[in-house]
Amino acid sequence: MFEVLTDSFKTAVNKIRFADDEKSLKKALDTLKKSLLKADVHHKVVKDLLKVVETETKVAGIGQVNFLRSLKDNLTQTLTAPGNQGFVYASQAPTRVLMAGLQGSGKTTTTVKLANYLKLRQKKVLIAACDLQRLAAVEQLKQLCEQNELDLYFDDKEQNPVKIAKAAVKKAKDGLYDVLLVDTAGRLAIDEELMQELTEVRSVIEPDEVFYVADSMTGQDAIRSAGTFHDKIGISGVVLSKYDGDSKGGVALGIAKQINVPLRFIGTGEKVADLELFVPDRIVNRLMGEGDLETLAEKTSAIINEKQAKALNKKIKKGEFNFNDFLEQMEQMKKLGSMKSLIGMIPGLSSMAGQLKDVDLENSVEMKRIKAMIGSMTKKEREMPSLLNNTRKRRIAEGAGLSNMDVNKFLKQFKNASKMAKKFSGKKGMQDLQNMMAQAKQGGIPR
Ligand SMILES: Nc1nc2c(ncn2[C@@H]2O[C@H](COP(=O)(O)OP(=O)(O)OP(=O)(O)O)[C@@H](O)[C@H]2O)c(=O)[nH]1
Ligand SMILES: [Mg+2]
Repeated sequence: MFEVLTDSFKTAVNKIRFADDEKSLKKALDTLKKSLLKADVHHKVVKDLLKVVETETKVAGIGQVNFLRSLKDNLTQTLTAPGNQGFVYASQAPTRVLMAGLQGSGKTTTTVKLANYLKLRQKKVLIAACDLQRLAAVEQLKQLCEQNELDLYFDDKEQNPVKIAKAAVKKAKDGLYDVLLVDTAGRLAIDEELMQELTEVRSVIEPDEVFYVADSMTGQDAIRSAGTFHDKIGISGVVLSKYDGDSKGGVALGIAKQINVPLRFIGTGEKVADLELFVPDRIVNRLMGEGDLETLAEKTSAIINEKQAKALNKKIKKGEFNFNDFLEQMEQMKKLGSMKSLIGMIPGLSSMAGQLKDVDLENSVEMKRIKAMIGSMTKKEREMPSLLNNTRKRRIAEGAGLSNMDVNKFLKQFKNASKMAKKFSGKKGMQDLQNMMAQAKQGGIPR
């Protein structure tokens, strides 16, 4: 996600690796300045950041350690604005969130992503369809909610979004929902009528949070429009959408300082799992290429339920791991989001993320083949991989429209996967994994 920025920081820090004099500090600062400006970080933000880093490093003594410490501290400061971090639940449920933004900025998609994010964390979430401007808007939400098994409040007969909002709040209260997310129509701040409507929806919702969804592909305009909305109606957080399409990425670095509102989430793709929490100190670690184990752990624990994990462990130990389990694991992996973003969170491996092609688990040719092969197996075969003799293998290959070689290759992969799973399933396995992580954190794994 932050490959370009991470590279810039690394290059800059390396400039004072060998010499601890003012000249090398200047070189490092110049390099950083150039790359941050190129990444579209606002010039004032860059100037302020580098000025403090320069002063602090000089006072502490020029050297890589002091430079890095000062850079990290002040970068965290730059990314921080008054208000909440991450998703914060109100003291009284339901937590009400109003989603606002320009047309096509990604409000509806982000609303669904956020609902899914909260649902994975065991929250009961209701979405309200308050966009009555665009004809297909309610239909879009209906489909997205159905696909992702999310609750939606809508009223096809009602024309007034304020009334829908009111009814949605009632439903959220009566239904004991933890969170209510209100999707609204896209609008320009200069459109007085629509801004008035938004203000009215706002007053019946009484939101705990107003999230402004800004399209990061529009660069500094995204920040400007967020600022205008903040002045007119007051927002408590920004979500940057379409960050995957923004090759520069600097918008995420400047926004908190520029409008004094915290960035809370980043949208990194069209799929429902493509939403990343934005917590300044964790993000700074990632920006420095040091990974973010906290977010990774939080992400996996939201997906992997302890009971299921135990049952699976038992199966693996008994050597009963089968094709159904394999498919199920693949499904779980999908919920974690893209491989690229996961790799970026592992210390020592983050530099790999940039080189990695983003593997789309669901749509990769490999995955389609595997699904076809498992689909050609009988119920018994799926449960007992040891049944597969040559005759059966040939039948499976034919059924899947593939060659015997493909089937053999897959079976070999499957065997390896079960072996790996067995290795890591016991107590010792966890220890091994933790050691590996610790090693990686100390830079033990070659970069
Ligand atoms: N690549 C990418 N596409 C995104 C992301 N977020 C949204 N989109 C796409 O952007 C387009 C517009 O998204 P919507 O969620 O419909 O935007 P909206 O703000 O609700 O639009 P209106 O309701 O018409 O104002 C869709 O094609 C989404 O798939 C993202 O993080 N990455
Ligand atoms: Mg919409």
